[in-house]
Amino acid sequence: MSTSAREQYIKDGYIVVRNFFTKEEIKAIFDEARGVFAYQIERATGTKVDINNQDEFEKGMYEFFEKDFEAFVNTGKQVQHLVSLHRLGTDERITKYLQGLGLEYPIIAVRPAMMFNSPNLAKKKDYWKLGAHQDWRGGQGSLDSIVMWFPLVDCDTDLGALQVLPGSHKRGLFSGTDVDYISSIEEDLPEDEFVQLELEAGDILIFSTFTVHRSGTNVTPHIRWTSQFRFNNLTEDTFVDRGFPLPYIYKPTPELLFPGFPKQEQVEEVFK
Ligand SMILES: O=C(O)CCC(=O)C(=O)O
Repeated sequence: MSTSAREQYIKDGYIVVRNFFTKEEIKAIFDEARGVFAYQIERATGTKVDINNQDEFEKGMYEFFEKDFEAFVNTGKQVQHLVSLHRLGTDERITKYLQGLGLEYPIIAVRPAMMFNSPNLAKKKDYWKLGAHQDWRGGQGSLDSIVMWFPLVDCDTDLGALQVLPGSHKRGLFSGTDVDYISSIEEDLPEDEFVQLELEAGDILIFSTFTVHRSGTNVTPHIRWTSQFRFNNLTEDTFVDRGFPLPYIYKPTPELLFPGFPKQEQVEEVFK
C-alpha cells in the first residue's frame, strides 16, 4: 500500500481501492448468490429464471419476495454463508492491506454480509436505504476497526452507492438512537459535505467504523448487490482492556425451526 493511501485513510476515514479484486472473482460470487436465489425462486413461484437475464431474474426476485417472504429472508441469510464469499474475506490481500492501514492483528468482527437493495425487496425503508450512521455503535470492537464495502455489480450514483462524510471518524461518536437494526445519527449533519461514491465490481471501499455514512438512493428498477467484511484489530489496547467484546449473537431461533421435522423415514432415506 502506498503512503498516500494510508494518509488519505487517516485523514478522510475512508479510501476507495480500485481493482482490489478481479472482476472475475466478484462475478463468481455474484453468479453463485443469484444461483442460490434461483433455486428458491423456482420452488416458490414455479418459474425457472435465467440468472444472466437481468429483467427475468429480478422479476423472479420480486415475485419470490411477495410470495414467500420467510424463504426469501432465509435465502438472503444463506448467501451470506457462501464458502466463496467467506474465502474471499480471508484472502491474504485483505489481511496485508489491513496491516498496512495499521491493524496489526486483523480478526473477523462478524460474518460477511451480502445486501440486495431495492425498494421492491424491503418492508421498511432501512432495509434498502440506510440513513446516516456509524457502524462502531453496534459493533464496539477495536477503536481502529474497519468496514470493507464492495459492490458485486458496477455501482454508480443512480444505483445508490454509499455516501460518506470525510473526516467524520475523528469526531468520535455522534449522538444517535439506540441500536436497533442500526443506530441513526440524531445530530444535524453538513449535507453538502457528504461524498457520493461510485465503485465498479472489483473496487472496494474501506472505512473506519467511526466514519459517518449512508446509502445513496437507488433510483433504478434494479437490485443493488453489495457485500461487506468487517475487521477488528486484536492488539488495539482498549479492545484488549475491554476483554474482546463481541456483541453479535449467533444462536438458533426457535420460531424459525420446523417443529416435528424430520420423520425417521426421511433420515433413513439420507443414510440408506
Ligand atoms: O450498503 C448500504 O447502503 C449500507 C451499508 C452500511 O451502511 C454498512 O455496511 O454499514
